[in-house]
Amino acid sequence: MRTQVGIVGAGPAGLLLSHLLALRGIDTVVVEIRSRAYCEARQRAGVLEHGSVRLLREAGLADRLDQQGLEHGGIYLQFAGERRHLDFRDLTGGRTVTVYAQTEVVKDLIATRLAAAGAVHFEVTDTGISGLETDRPLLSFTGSDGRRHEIVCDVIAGCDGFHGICRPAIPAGLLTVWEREYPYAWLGILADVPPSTDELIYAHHPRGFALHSLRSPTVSRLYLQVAPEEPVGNWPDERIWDELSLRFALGGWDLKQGPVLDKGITPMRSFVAAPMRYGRLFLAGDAAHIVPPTGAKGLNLALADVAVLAPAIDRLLRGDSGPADAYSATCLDRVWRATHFSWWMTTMLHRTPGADDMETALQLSQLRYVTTSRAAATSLAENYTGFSVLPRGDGG
Ligand code: RFL
Ligand code: PHB
Repeated sequence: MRTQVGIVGAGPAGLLLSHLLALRGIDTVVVEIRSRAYCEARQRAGVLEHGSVRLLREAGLADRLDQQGLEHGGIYLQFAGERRHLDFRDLTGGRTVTVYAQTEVVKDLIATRLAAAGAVHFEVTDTGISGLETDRPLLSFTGSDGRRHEIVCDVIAGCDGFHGICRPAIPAGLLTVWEREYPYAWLGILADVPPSTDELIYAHHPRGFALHSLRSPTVSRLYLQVAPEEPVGNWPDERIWDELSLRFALGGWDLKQGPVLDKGITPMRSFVAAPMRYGRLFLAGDAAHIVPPTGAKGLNLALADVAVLAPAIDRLLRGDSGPADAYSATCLDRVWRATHFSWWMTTMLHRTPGADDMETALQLSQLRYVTTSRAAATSLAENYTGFSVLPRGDGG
């Protein structure tokens, strides 16, 4: 069998790449170890940058996003018993973010690929890639029917997330890796209750960080800083609501509670691997970099990578290797900006176990600064809404 681009992973990066390449008449095969239902239900990100929304719109993927996405013009930062609003529209000359769940982005992408008769194989096993140094790399996998497939490709895209097989396929010694693990994790819940706030609340609290996000006018998404490796069983629903109420407490304001629909714990890590390319293998999204979720950047970086990669592959297949050669450096600029921003938001807002009073005093000083200095607030706002301008979805 033969395709032009073999894509490992049907997350946002792999699916959007497949769609952007299809718009350019380039044939792809996507392979995914999980089921379609699992990919569509996996609770993750919720915030799309200004440029990500534009990219999805230009790629013809925004029908539901435009109907159901909730445009947000700011966030609240809560600390020392006060809740302060940052107005992104005012600070950035009109920029906003849109709350639209990753589950919905993935559903839209899968539906679009399947409607166009795109090849997406779910529930594959034993994915393998080889021949990456040649111009005919091989993607192999066992399909859900038990048959082994070998697909000769021009290019392979490693969009298989942090725990995938593509990054490890790059020979040892060729990648430089930067990594930091944080001494805390996030416990996230999805709750069947209308949000208690009009904008996201990021709360600094002596008991640890908390975030109030949302999914729709009737569904809330909330997070609590917890100890890393903490079993989710330690957190019955009542304990979660009690802790959230404590960390968000503010006179005259109440946190509405409701049935918990989903619950999970996420470790926090910063990770960058460079270069994002080896021969005919290109890495995109979480396969190449991870940010802690505090800055809401991971999904946006994944989309931005493939917006650069699709036109670069197009040119490569037509004999011009320039954009493909520049791919890694182009993406890493944005990746490092988001890596710094996510680290900065994370360390400003979380309580480090065993930290001294100095850490808290410095965090509070920084929080007061970003909520009172227009220059500092503008810096946060331009990073949160998306600092670098994305290339156009059509690669034009
Ligand atoms: P994904 O989504 O992990 O998809 C990779 C896919 O590859 C498959 N796979 C394989 N397939 C075939 N063969 C193999 N050997 C394979 N190995 C793996 C996997 O099953 C999977 O389907 O990576 P991608 O596409 O790069 O997308 C990245 C985003 O998912 C991620 O960065 C975001 O979810 C991060 N993130 C957030 N990002 C934001 O931009 N805004 C947010 O508000 C935000 N909040 C979050 C987040 C991530 C979170 N968690 C749970 C990690 C909140 C949370 C709690
Ligand atoms: C979410 O809605 O899941 C979300 C929002 C903002 C973040 C992280 C996650 O910083």
